[in-house]
Amino acid sequence: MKIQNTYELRKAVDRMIDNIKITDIHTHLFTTDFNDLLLWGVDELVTYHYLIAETMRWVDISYDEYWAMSKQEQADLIWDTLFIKNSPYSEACRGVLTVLEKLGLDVSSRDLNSYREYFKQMTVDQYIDKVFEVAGVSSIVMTNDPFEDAEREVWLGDYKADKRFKTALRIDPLLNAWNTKYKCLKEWGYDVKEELDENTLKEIRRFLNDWIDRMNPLYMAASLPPDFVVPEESSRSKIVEECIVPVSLERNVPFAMMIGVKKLVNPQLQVAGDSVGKGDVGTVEYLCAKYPHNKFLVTMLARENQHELCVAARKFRNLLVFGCWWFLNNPSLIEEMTRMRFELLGPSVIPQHSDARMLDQLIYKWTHSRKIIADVLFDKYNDIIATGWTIEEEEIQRDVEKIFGKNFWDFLEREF
Ligand code: HDL
Ligand code: ZN
Repeated sequence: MKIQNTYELRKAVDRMIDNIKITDIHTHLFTTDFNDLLLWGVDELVTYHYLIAETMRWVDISYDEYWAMSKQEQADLIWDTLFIKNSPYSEACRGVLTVLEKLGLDVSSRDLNSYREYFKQMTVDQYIDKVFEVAGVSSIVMTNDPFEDAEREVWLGDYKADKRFKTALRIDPLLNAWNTKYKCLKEWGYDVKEELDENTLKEIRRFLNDWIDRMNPLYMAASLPPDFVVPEESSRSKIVEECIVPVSLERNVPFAMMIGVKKLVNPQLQVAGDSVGKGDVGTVEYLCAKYPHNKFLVTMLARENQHELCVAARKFRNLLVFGCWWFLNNPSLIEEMTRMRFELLGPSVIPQHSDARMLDQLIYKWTHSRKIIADVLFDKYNDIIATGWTIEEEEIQRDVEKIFGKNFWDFLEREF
């Protein structure tokens, strides 16, 4: 049906974005097969590493004292510091409030113990169903790292799967720490040595193929430092070109490069201790140009990389840009990046992923992003309608389906 005016346009965009069932292409969630690795509930939500970092700015206890606390003590400290002694308007704090609100809890009570009672009455399976329903998510992609002992054990044991939880083969250690991690592959029966001779490269490809057979991943992924460069004289560059690229093509498993992480600038913050650095888009262009039949998913962590990454995506159909990652997952930057992407790439982009570490976060990360993406999309349609262009509701639905999932699924199917 043709959209007749701005009011109808706003209603249509909001309705369709509110109702779309999302494919969330990058999270740190797990099926219940992985037991305690699946994090959920208000104490996990409040001790999200973003909130640990924000809390440690205010308190005088040592990092060791914090890490020695129980989960509940940590949550009590964070709640008191960020929510009671200060107003919780940082994005990570606001997210906790959005989760509580969407679950129908009394946010104005500020009573952490009452929120704890709510979760005590829920089983994890009930809560998974509820969160997927409230968040409007149809499926999520996990981060599955065979170098993590607790995860590998499940894969080698009785992994039963859950069709809502897709897999991604995460290989940071292979690329970023080959000089030590080659010993793991040796231990697991791969005939490798630190020197990347032909046999070792072949065995690394066998390792990748074995885990692709085992996990059936939608893509292979790695978080990479700001100085990630290909080509260069390094084991990482050689493994990317001689192992990741050929296996990715043969198995039609795209390579997702997540570039710009400065690991552990403050080691005492542990998982909260990473920072950001500007990466090299030239490497993305080099790989897309040299390997035109390969598929590359790319997200970069530095705000400064976003425009050049969009321009690179204009040059290469085998490059799909995704998400407002980590330190970019804030309203002001999501809006800036989404406007930039829609203006340079139109609908051919994946504007967001949640990066959820706790199940509950699917609710707030998508509630917040849907609103921002709807505002930007409304403006873009309004701009073309102002020229006399007319638009059908069905066309808006088509575009919304693409940016919230279909672009990803189509990318997996396409042949370049
Ligand atoms: O490497 C990654 O996938 C990052 O998302 C890290 O897990 C990071 O700690 C994070 O949670 N960011 O949101
Ligand atoms: Zn992540």
